[in-house]
Amino acid sequence: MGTPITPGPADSDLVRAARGLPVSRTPVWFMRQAGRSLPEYRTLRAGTAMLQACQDPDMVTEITLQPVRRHGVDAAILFSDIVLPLVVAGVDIEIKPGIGPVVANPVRTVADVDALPPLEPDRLDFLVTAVRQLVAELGPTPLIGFAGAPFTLATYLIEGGPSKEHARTKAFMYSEPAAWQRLLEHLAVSAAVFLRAQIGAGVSAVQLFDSWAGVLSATDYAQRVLPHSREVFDGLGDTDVPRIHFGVGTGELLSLIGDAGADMVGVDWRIPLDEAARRVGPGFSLQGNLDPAVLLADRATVDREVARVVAQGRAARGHVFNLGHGVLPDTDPGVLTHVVELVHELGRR
Ligand code: 1CP
Repeated sequence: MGTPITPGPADSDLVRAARGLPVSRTPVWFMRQAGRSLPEYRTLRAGTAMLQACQDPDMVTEITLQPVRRHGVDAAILFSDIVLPLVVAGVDIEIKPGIGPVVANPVRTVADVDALPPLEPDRLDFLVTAVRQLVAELGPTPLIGFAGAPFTLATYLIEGGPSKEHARTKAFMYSEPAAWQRLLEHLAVSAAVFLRAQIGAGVSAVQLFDSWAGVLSATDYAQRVLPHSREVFDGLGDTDVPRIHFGVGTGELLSLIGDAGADMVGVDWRIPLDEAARRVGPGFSLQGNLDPAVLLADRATVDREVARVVAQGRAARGHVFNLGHGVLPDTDPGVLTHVVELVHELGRR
């Protein structure tokens, strides 16, 4: 008798759905499943600054595992932040509780762009250690690595912190086109270095977060942003892990987004997945797209909306159930566990 072959993360439903291969049931995970709604996260993080926690391999490992243990999701997402590669390279950024990333010296001139330090791969040993520990602990459950896309990172560097309109960013994009291009190229190289370190250490998929790309017109996105997101994916060479590309409010950009080179496109809640499938075209799987606010509503609404998303997801060549954006901090963790069970039941093939 031969030894039974244990399926590994490369055969998981998440990886298979991202590639458009048949799955046993619709896989599900939640953006920001670590570190938002879990009391065990708050206990562990107490007294440690966010960016400190992100660089402590044992803390990263434990926080990343918490939602997998609690909810039985089909993937873990590395506990980190999109600004971490900048911080590791030496840019003065702090994550302020209740605010988000705050940049000490925002990028306002060509000289500021040229002064940005490069990300040296040998500064990422803590990340490699964390990913290796996680891969060993997770067994067949895939670990998703991630990076911030050049545009979304540029918004923090230029605005100096979180913003709604990203007006300064757009003004810089229009009035300093050469500096804009150098800035986005710099950020694309740093994102690729960050992702390659994660892939080399064993993550099973990567997600590029272009959270704020939806503030752009399709023309500006196509000409001034998309080429740099493509540079990130191109920078991964022939590494063989599925690539996920996500942004909020990207309904009008969906036909372009696939051109950057992902296998799966993340969609927010503003358009139904069957319509999103039509817009991205046949070569892509979809991830999404329950409105995170629905999880704060009554149980009947949750159940109805989960069923709708699972059903509409069947229009795509592959579907990974997720929220349309991150878990809201007030979400009852019990509801998340319930959603996982429901998706698994309704998503059986
Ligand atoms: O599940 C997880 O929480 C995984 C880890 C993770 C991820 C994937 C964190 C931890 N951040 C991110 C990505 C991230 N960070 C994005 C892209 C995803 C998204 O759109 O939600 C963005 C835009 C950020 C930037 C950021 N970092 C913000 C948003 C601010 C804004 O512009 O409105 C905030 C609040 C942070 C801090 C942060 N990152 C992560 C955590 C747990 C926190 C809170 C820090 C704390 O508790 O002190």
